[in-house]
Amino acid sequence: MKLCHLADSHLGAGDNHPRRAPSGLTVRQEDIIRSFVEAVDRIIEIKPDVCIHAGDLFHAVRPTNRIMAIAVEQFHRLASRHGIPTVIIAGNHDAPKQPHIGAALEVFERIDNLYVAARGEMIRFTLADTAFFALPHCLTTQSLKEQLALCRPDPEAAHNVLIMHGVAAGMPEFSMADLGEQELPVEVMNRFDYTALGHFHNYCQVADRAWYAGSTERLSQSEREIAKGFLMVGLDPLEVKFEEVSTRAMVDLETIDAAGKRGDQLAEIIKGRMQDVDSSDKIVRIKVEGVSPETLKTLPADTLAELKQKAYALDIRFEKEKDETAETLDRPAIGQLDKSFVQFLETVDLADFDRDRLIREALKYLTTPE
Ligand SMILES: [Mn+2]
Repeated sequence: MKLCHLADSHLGAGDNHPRRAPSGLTVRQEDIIRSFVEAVDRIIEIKPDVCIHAGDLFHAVRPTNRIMAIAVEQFHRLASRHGIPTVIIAGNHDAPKQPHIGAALEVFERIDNLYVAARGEMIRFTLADTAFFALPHCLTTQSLKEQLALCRPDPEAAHNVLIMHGVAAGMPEFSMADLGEQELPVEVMNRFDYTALGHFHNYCQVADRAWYAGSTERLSQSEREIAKGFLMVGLDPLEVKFEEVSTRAMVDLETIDAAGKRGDQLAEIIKGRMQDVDSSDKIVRIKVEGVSPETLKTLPADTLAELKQKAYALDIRFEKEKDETAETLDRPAIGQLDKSFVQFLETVDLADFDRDRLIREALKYLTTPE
């Protein structure tokens, strides 16, 4: 039995990129789609016995119609046109927070040769000699517990494969700091011949026979040094091999110290650094420390705008001068949490609440130091 295991394609992500392609999608959304399609192309060439997508196919609960159409086309190619049995589960990004909303993936249930687990319940099926247990994202910890209890390998099957999405329990390094991410006990994984995991974006082994496939493109700077792609898995004997797909380069430039510099001097330094890395086809991040109000005031806006125009993507972070009494501006964990909270609210029925006020109050709470 030969498997291909991929996950976390996050189709639709990148919609905040300022530049749009002729398709109407942003150029970054197109990158993320391109890497996913490249993975599908390669899997079709490899022609495994089964292909597994371990969750977060979509970046959001409600992907746009265009993104839906692209995803349907690719899974129709894989499963129906090329006859590769394909399994797909909902992850925390594409599972609804309320059952009546339903997952976008439910639409895929009509595709031939595609097995979809997106309704909060484990589905179990046998392909050739192997039993598959596909556990989608669950709405509550209680239902997760009940569903995990049903993940019992079939002693009659030659192999048992488990598919799940979430954080390997007790290993916080695999957390994505998302609200609602679920904890997956390693002892359940250890019962199976292979566990195909989704959620953590850098491919890696978690237990003796459990792996994260990683995402098919980079979704944040923390992934810049890790190759992206999918896993090829042989079950007899267990053999896992990483297959890389092409992605856009991400660069984190050395921090610039702005102390004692005027804005125009600072802009020239940033310009020089950008030329050194040839930023025209890269996602570049640069941090500037020790920025005084004067430096900020004398920053030439047109030079910065021009640099942003020339780069594929440029993220300049200005940090205030160190003030012993002030909190640092850099609060990465909160940065993730406030975004997830706003995204989470979009999925909740807030009929009786003032949504804007709730967001305002929550963000105040999340960003105010204790
Ligand atoms: Mn996830």
